[in-house]
Amino acid sequence: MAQLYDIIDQQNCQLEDDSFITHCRATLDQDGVLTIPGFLKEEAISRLVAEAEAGKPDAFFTSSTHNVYLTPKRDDLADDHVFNRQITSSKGCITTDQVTAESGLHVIYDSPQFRSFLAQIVGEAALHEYADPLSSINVHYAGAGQELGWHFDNSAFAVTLLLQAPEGGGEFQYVRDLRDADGGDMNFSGVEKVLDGRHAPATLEVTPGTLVLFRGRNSMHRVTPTIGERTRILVVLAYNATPGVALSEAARMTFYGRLG
Ligand SMILES: O=C(O)CCC(=O)C(=O)O
Ligand SMILES: [Fe+2]
Repeated sequence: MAQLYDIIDQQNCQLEDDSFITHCRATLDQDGVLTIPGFLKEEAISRLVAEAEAGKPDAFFTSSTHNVYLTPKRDDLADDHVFNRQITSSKGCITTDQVTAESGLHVIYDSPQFRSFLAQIVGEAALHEYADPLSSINVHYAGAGQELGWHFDNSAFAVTLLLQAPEGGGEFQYVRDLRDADGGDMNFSGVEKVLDGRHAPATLEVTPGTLVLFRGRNSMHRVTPTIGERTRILVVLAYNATPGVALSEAARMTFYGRLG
């Protein structure tokens, strides 16, 4: 099995260097997003792409509609109200248990150094894996025409690793601090401006091997449709601040089509 530093490029990411951690934390706090280009070594990217391609026939492909808040419709609001506007997302996904046991993705995900690094950046005492066998490591596949529509995440932060970029499209776009979930402000007018193209989003520069740490709970984001035959392949590493938490059964059925 590969060692952590066969996979992560220490030149570009010093997991145990206090000044690097401080820099990363300040960037995330200031920008709402942190990118670490060159996080994965080139050889590791090739290996992980080959593994992901091999796992693709097992992926669960879905096309669904949802509102930007990822909640059920409200009957007291009109169908064309921004709260009820339906947005399309379509992608394939494999889960933790479908990632081969020897994969470098498990090495990264399980690494105490990596977890401690992330915990310090996001300001948690520790980070823990999901209690269910599906939700910790996900590999997403977006083929031609597939996209992730505008949404706010339920989780406080997400960690992603782009393995393969498509020929075109597949861009991560976002509008920072568009709502205040904890304050109960859904900002219908602000959301509507983005959906109607009256507020241009920012686009994040991401190349294969880049680590992205994103606070998506209040920042609305999407991934534009893949253009061309090369599949966009992206890994999501998901953690919890408390141990023993499983993703809800409803969410598992929606995302994975099964519970375990
Ligand atoms: O594919 C991406 O880059 C972002 C994924 C995302 O926003 C999500 O899974 O909630
Ligand atoms: Fe998201």
